[in-house]
Amino acid sequence: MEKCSKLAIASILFMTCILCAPGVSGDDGYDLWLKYSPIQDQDLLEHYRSCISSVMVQENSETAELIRNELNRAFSGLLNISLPAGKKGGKNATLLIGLPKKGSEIQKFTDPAILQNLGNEGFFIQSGRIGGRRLTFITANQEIGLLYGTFHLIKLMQTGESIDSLHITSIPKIQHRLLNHWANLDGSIERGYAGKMIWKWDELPDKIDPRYADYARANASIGINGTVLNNVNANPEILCTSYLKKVAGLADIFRPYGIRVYLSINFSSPISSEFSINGNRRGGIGNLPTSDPSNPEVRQWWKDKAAEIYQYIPDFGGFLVKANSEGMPGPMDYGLTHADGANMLAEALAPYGGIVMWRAFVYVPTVDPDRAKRAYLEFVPLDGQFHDNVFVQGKNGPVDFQPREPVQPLFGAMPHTPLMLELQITQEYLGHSTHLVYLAPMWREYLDFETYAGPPGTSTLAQIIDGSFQHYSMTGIAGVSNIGDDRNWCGHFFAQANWYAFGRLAWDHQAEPEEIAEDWIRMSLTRDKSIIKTVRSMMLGSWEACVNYETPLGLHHIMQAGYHYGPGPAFAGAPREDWNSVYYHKADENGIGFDRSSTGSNFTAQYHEPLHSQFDNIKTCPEKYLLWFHHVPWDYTMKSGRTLWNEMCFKYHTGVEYVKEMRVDWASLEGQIDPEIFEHVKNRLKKHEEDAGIYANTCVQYFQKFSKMDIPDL
Ligand code: BDP
Repeated sequence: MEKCSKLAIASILFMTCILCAPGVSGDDGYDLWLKYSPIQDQDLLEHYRSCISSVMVQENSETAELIRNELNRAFSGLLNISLPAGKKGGKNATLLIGLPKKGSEIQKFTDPAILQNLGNEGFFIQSGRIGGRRLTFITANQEIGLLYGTFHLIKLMQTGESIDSLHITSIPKIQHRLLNHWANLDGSIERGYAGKMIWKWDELPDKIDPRYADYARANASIGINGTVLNNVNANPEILCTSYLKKVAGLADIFRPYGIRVYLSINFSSPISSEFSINGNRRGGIGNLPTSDPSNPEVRQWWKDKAAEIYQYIPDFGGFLVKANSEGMPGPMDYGLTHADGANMLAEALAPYGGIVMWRAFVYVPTVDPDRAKRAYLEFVPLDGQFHDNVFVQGKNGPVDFQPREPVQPLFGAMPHTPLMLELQITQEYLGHSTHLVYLAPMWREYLDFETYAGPPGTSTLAQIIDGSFQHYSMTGIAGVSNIGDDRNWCGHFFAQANWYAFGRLAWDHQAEPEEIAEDWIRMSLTRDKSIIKTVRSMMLGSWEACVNYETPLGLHHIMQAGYHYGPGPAFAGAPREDWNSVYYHKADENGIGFDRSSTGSNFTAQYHEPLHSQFDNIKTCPEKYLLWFHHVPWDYTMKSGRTLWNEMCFKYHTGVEYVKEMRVDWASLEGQIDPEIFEHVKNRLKKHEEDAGIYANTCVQYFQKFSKMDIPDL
């Protein structure tokens, strides 16, 4: 007996030691930026508690229930108080949330002009002495706006803002704000670096993993309102009845969070014969001999399929389509155009309000020898030919999601076709989930890119995709997601910041990367000012550093083949010329870089003036794009006074040095932040530094064979 209890005590002690050991117990990152960790600052606590002492959420719906739960979580976590939200009455409530119903207090307090501008998703928050009492209220035209407003108010508390005299109107600048999941039906994720996909297709729809709701909640907190569930290299089976029922199971969970589901479809779905997806032979799911859009039976097949989809998912969003790209089937297989293919699908979805997102990521070699030119050449002539419910979705750059590219010139060249922007959150070319690279500065560089399609100041990429320049009837932005079933969702703790930043920029493309980073750090890591400063500065320069150690001065596409991690400047063995690194850097004894000026491929002519001339002239071409547009002699004098060769070596070196500094900065935080997050990031940074060094050294040594110049002392 005695022996037993001694043993029990010993094992309890042992377990306690394990749980308390540094680096063992801690934050596993699952709660993302919605941690609601207790506010320590007593003045702030007092401030929030005095502003909000009773809560009323007036609506009675699933979304209203989510709002109540969220507030409960936030108040108990942040303020350590229990404030269950009431449903009725509200005369004494100090936080009032509801629609501006006729005769309601909220209607009385809200200027109708504000409501008119809010649209379906915007919200209005006001606080102060209102109606003779201290009050904070949140209103919107639709319940989803109330949920967004609630998350906003909670964010103010998470980030230490005062909340006693608010007057906030927030309206998303872009309508469709989607995540694209390149998730396969077997659970694997193309270009995913955080485990398998969270959808458990074999369990759905009978078993609903609680993670689906956590996913939706995180997205709603940053205003994401759509999700494409499956890979653009789509398996036709996703449209089988059994899968549609599974999709409906997810849609039911996501609906109260304001998130619609969309599917990537395979253009050859209607055919019964065998065809190939990425080299794997498999069949379609239909019973037709063709998927030719000019065939009435094919058109009917899509109409029937759409009818079936909407029977299961009445608010289904629509289709994302990769066609005639990288081996995927499409209308060109039948001598037809992208518009013909897109319109057939648009016709099938139109009766239900669905949309088609037709991707412009195409690069058929016969179109032009320069891959960068091909999407423009294929799509611009089709401008105006697409149905109203079709987006053409273009990647930010003309080649792929490279560490840095100039903007895809298609943007600004299709005034009569709504163009949707596709960004990549998953770090396919930016060090996977091993490298700490904060992407918001990169996205802002693209969004702020002045295309000069109109007078200066009117046609940045952001102004094109938000419709303010060409008055598009619909507007959209998509981010290729970086999430998987890793406990911390994104593999690297810091990759969560990219998911977060994408949502923030999709809502407001003018949000500042610095502010977004600071908010994210406060919500996810710490509220300590000096730590925030250190971490924020690590994040802000991390993308430029990555560009420098991977592809400085406009170099691109020189990564390891297939895997896309690590350097592969010598690679020349691909089945297609434009998959080879040597095709892009063109290093030889005379110099390096792809001549896309008027003396070369003349890609520069796809840009509006004055960009066309600026990029065309080696003297005026911004150095960050120099080797993208020009083949430059090794001894060319750069703005710094260095030769091109020395400048390249300098950039590679600077990139690696930055990573070293990040490691030192992070090490200085030991003991001041959560031990589990600390260890996790510390380990990733070690590998990051090693691999950044490999990138830089491999490239410098390889290019030196051509430059035949000494590596400078740096
Ligand atoms: C490339 C990726 C490939 C994707 C393709 C796409 O390497 O996995 O399928 O883009 O966007 O960058 O379709």
